[in-house]
Amino acid sequence: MFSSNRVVKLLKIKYPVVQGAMAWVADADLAAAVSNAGGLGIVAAGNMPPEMLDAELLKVRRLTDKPFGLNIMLLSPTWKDALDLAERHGVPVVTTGAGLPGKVIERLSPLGITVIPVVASVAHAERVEKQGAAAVIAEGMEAGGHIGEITTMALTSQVSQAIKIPVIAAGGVADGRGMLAAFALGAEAVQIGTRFVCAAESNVHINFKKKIIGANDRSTVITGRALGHPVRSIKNKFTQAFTDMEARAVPIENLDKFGSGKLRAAVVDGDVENGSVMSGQIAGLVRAIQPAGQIIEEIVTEAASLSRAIAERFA
Ligand code: TUI
Repeated sequence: MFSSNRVVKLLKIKYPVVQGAMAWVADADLAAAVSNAGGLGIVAAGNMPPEMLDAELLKVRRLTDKPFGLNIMLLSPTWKDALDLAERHGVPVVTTGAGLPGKVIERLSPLGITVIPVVASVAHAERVEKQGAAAVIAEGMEAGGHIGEITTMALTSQVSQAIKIPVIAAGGVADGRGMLAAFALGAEAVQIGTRFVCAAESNVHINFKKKIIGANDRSTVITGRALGHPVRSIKNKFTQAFTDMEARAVPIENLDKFGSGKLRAAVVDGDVENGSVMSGQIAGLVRAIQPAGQIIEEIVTEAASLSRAIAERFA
């Protein structure tokens, strides 16, 4: 299975499934569980202080001998520290998000580190391909957290046609149907976030997992457009207050201040009413807490059997 899949070969993994890089969620425990199960686990640097990220990178090496990745969030004030740590630890794969990764590619590619940027448009995908990216993650606006404007369906198809390097689709994928659909659009792997938030090995507060499991297709909302950084999360007191402030055109500094620390409050402290419960639109499909290995096996098996069933529909 997947023996000619370019993403599987590039990343030296068993299944073309990449774990989303959720800040405060994607730690060494989750990343190692996904990598040990044959996917690509990712440690999210997020806004972590460098000492903490250093410890997570040591830990992930202790917990798995399989390839893993580090995500560098380019909006973070500490992204350059994360870049130094990627180099020092010789992490096999670096993904980037929320910005233009030219400097990351320039510095890490010559060291043999596979750099895979998240892109939210065709122009951005073409640019990083020229800069030397090994693959791209085309992330549609169904995804949770910080998002672009194009849907996964429209983005994956157009990015796949525009570039030669492999495309990993993200946003709205949580099961085998989603994986197969992404492959039909030209992707060779999927990145899955929301479902892995509810993995047994994920250390998020139980309240956060329950909020996702209790969600349906209409549970998320986008806030932060006024800040130029739209974010998708589950509707609650926090998103209501934020939306009200945006409607009243409250100054950007006040909005920034109000939003600060809210993701940590939800993930770490379990304050899922006053914190930011970032989640994708596919939350409605996530129904249980399951081990990462079981999640991956289920998705891949379902996609494979569905692909045979669909081929028959065309016969
Ligand atoms: O980065 C993400 N998702 C995130 S980051 C995050 S932490 C955060 N918290 C509060 C406010 C903002 C961030 C939570 N979720 N996904 C990757 C991603 N990258 N999505 C969209 C993009 C993107 C958008 C535009 C990447 C590049 C890009 O370039 C265009 C430009 O003009 O910068």
